[in-house]
Amino acid sequence: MNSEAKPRVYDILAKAFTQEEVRTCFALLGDANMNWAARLSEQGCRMIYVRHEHCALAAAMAFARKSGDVGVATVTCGPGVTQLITALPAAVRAHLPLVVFAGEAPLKSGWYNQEIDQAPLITATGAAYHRLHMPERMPVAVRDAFLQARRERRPVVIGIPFDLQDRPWEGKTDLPKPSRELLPRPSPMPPHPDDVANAAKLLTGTERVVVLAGLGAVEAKAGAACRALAAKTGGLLATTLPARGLFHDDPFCVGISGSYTPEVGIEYLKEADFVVAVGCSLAYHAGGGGQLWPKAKMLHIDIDPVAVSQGQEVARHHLRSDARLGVEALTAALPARKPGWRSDAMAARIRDSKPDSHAFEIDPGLLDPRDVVEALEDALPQEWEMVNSGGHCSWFFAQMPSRPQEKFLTIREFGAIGNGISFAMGVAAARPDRTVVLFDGDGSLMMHVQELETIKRHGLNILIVVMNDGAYGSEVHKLRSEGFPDDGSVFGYCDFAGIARGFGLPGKTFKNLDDLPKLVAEFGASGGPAVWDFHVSDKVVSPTIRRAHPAKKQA
Ligand SMILES: Cc1ncc(C[n+]2csc(CCOP(=O)(O)OP(=O)(O)O)c2C)c(N)n1
Ligand SMILES: [Mg+2]
Repeated sequence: MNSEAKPRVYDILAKAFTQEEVRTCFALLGDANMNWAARLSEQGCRMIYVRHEHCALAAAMAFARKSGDVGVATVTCGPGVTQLITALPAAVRAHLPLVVFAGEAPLKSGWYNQEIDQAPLITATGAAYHRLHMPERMPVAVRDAFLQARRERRPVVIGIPFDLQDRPWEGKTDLPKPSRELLPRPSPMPPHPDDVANAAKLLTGTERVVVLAGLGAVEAKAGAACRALAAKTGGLLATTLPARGLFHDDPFCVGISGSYTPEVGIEYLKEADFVVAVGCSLAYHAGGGGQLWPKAKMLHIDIDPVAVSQGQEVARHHLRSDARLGVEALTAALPARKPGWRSDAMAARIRDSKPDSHAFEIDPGLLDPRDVVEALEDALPQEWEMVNSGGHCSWFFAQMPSRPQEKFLTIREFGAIGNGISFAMGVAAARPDRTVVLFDGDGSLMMHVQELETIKRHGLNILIVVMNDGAYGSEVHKLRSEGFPDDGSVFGYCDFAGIARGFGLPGKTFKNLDDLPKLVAEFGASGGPAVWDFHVSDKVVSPTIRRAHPAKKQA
């Protein structure tokens, strides 16, 4: 900025974001945000210029989850804002703190091509929307948006007409105190002793305990406490899908609980007589819709324990507390007991069983997705960051038991495909020193394949692994099980290696797994990005689909 010139409102707005310590912003420019974005960039913020607004927001979501900070994105008014509507509900439901700088149509004109009432669109998703129409208050309003995003852990979209952004700044030169300085910082909430005593009484006499941990347990650093509780009760450990890997090296962890439970987990969870759910929202899928542990009583340890979640009665017993403090107090209150359910044989079964042992016939020239995942599990370095996208293939990709939670990210709320590439960009931005591996489906990658260009241009160190079944697997298997034609869900094996090369990235097609270890080592040495396309059979059906959609007997 020319220091002689009088600052404009966008200058001050950029400073307000810088003062909030925004160092990364995912952006797609237009008339209503470009001057502000240019100033933010000048002030040292790393701008990642994506090719679709949805991807700016989705990348900011993964950035927020990985960094533990507020994710920031910016879009222009009108069509820039309407592109956000698929990502926002997921961000709301995943409790991600985000601030979106959105332009608004100019106020001075009687008509503007891109004008649309943005507030109801945004608030319909559950995100907050603030119109900033008073220039002198804007720095405070920006600060308050960050405060709200942090406190409520949800996206806040601020809409600023671009003619107001362009005005000379007439307000104070001092910026308000940043949100970090104002944020209440309560200590972790201890449990009430009566609740601990009740919970301990409930656990007395139980024989088959499962300690199930979610992201709340991860955040509260309750992993060791959960292991100790499981050990003292002679019970097993499990996690939700997002928290997978929290107990990756514990011999009594049966893996993910929910739709992605491996074979051995299904068998043991069915026998549970008591589930201690720690720091999880008890989402519908985490308990397999109530099918996974039919005999178990449920104790929910959480700062906000629930009885009913996502339409189901989930827990009769509650301990309101920080996850770690609650589990520690409960463990301390329990008398010592016999090993319970645990045995060496059980540990050996957990260690040696395949996630899914069902036999399928694989056509020549195609791979079994389960073999692909097993080979990747063996070959990929432990320190690489993993991103699991969605679709049918994500069942297989979730079965990598050696990978720890802190190297894993999935955001599945709202169930949209097409987010993997953006989430990988967000992780790469939050962990610039790491290699990121994205596990995606062909349909999902195709939905925002344009971001290969962003990845190339920004030199993001991402290895994209495509489980290419030439189809929308989820739909194919359901249609076939119902006896419907599978048209509309089978597309054939498009050439992702060729597509990658078109964007200037190296691409490779895998029809066998022989060279995988060598190629992983070469990739590790040279760095990313790259696209690896694994051609897999569309005949391998995940256990979840097999259970929910058993093949109908054809007449
Ligand atoms: C935005 C959006 N559109 C459509 C769907 C429905 N849907 C769920 S899974 C899926 C197929 C995904 O295909 P792919 O990424 O190839 O993974 P696969 O299921 O084949 O493993 C579709 C279309 C969705 N979940 N989200
Ligand atoms: Mg597919």
